[in-house]
Amino acid sequence: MVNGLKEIPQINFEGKDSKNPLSFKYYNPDEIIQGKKMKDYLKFALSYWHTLCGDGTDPFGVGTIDRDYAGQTEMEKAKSKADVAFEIMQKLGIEYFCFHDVDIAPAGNSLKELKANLEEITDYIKTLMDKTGIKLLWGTANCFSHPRYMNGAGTSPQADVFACAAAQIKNAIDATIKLGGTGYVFWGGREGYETLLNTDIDLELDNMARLMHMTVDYARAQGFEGDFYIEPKPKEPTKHQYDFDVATVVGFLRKYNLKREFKMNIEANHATLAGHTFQHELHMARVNNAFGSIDANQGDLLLGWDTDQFPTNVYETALCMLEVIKAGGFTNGGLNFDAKVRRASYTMEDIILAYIAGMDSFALGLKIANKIIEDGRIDEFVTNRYSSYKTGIGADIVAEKTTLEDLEKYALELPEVIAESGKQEYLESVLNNLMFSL
Ligand code: XLS
Ligand code: CA
Ligand code: CA
Repeated sequence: MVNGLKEIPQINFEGKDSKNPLSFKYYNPDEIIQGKKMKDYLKFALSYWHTLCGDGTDPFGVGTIDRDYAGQTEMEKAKSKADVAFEIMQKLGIEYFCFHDVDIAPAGNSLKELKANLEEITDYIKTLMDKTGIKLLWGTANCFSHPRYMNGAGTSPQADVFACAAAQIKNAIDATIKLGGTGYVFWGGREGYETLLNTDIDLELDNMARLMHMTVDYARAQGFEGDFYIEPKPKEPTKHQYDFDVATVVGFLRKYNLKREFKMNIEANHATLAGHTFQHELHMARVNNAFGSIDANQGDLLLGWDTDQFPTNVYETALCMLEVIKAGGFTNGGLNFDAKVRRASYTMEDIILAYIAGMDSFALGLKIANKIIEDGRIDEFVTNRYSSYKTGIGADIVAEKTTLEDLEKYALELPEVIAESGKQEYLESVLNNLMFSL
């Protein structure tokens, strides 16, 4: 039976000098940063799957984390699980959560059973939400765990499997709307391929877009006003996933006329798996007007898989929050901790300590990002670096007033052109200076 939670006190802000492990050192929810409460800037969310469902199983061993919730039936256990979820969120002051259909509802033996279970559990979760004021950030359907999805869901070679995915997504949309969710996520779990010898990429991608159009049409007709997100990931579980990274997904959305409806849910660990930094992916989303929400975690750069660790790297959280501030902050999105404790961190206290570490790391990140903006040296450097496009020939290029011939005529008259220093090391030292003002 899951235990240890009752003994854990409410987690409060005690400041950076506190040695109490069960306290926030940097996350001070009501502190004002850039005119907003810290908690409204950060909009933390609990991920139901890792925090309530994952038991630490790995390919070499059984679970180490107790996930046996009180109750005789699967539904009773699901309700106890929800009670635990809400107690964790209340103790940490987390105001949002995210789920897959099968995280909250027993999967049962058929799609019909899942649908009925989802209806019952969402009634129950709604009462917990009303009681606590906790809100749903986003919902999604798990269209990757069931064996029917072994070849994909929306990109399955079998139409019946595609139909099952559509049914699951419809019910997950209904659940999201019922619980007042402000987002719905598509993560392409098995939407990719293992070998081109058996794959029709052209049809698979067209079908994926068809499923997304159907979902948008249905959800909007039901009154859903939130955001749709695609969560890019380059690999795992499939060798090649179609939603490889932000740039690939933006191209897909443009091709299929979905760009207006979709934004990105960017996960730190997926960025690094794609060979990018977290900041790169956020920046690409921002400049493509597709910044939406964040799955906050970190990977282990020495490992090639999705380790989904709680974020503690403050360089990453600072540069992440810099992008978030520059994107104007979150609207419907937030920071979902898609992170799990290590297999050896198996107690309830470990889960709480992990969230404290993650929330404090993002609070620090937000404060540093704010400092970077207020300091202005980095932004000023970038502005000056491109200043030649503000006047003269540069302004003409940007205004698209020049031809190749015009530029040849201009260039041939120039004295020797000397490229300017990029000053990377200087800028990195400015960042250190802002991060570590001891
Ligand atoms: C897996 C993904 C998944 C999505 C939601 O790697 O991170 O958990 O966020 O389906
Ligand atoms: Ca994720
Ligand atoms: Ca992940």
